[in-house]
Amino acid sequence: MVEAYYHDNDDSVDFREPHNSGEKVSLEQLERVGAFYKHCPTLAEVDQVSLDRAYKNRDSVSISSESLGDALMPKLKTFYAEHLHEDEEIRYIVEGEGYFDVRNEPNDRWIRCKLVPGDLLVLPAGMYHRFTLTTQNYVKAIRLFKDEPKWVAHGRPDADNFAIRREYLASVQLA
Ligand code: KMT
Ligand code: NI
Repeated sequence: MVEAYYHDNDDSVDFREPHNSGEKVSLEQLERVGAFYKHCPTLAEVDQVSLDRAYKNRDSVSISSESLGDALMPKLKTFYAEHLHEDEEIRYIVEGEGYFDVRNEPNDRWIRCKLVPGDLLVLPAGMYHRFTLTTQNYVKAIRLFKDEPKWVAHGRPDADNFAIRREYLASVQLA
């Protein structure tokens, strides 16, 4: 991961811009909210993580105006709406780059994680997050999952009372 930092929350600027507030966030802080990051220079490391964490399946996704045409912007807006899933979201960047914004508990601020090729990020089930391309407008990523993918996005605040949300909050309870 090149960098993680607090988002500046300036919604007047395109969401694909860096939105870097200048306040850095450490990998340790990401770990405290349950996000798992690993640099995987080759697919061999991705395979090892898959073995260790029992990810049995994967597919590949390409997001760009070439692959999606007019559907790109609506798709990006969907990805950028704050949501959670009932299973982990596991992404490995092959080409291009992307921003994953994750909610920091308990201060509810966005932490922006910039992912570039070789970066693997696991977001825990129940964590509110969102995704966008960068101004490069291109990413090719591998999506890993255990059995069936559970990629239904549940928006905030609808998912606030989900069992998985409560379990997640209990798992990251901070002093
Ligand atoms: C998601 O669920 O937000 C995505 O699949 C984003 C694209 S993967 C780099
Ligand atoms: Ni998601």
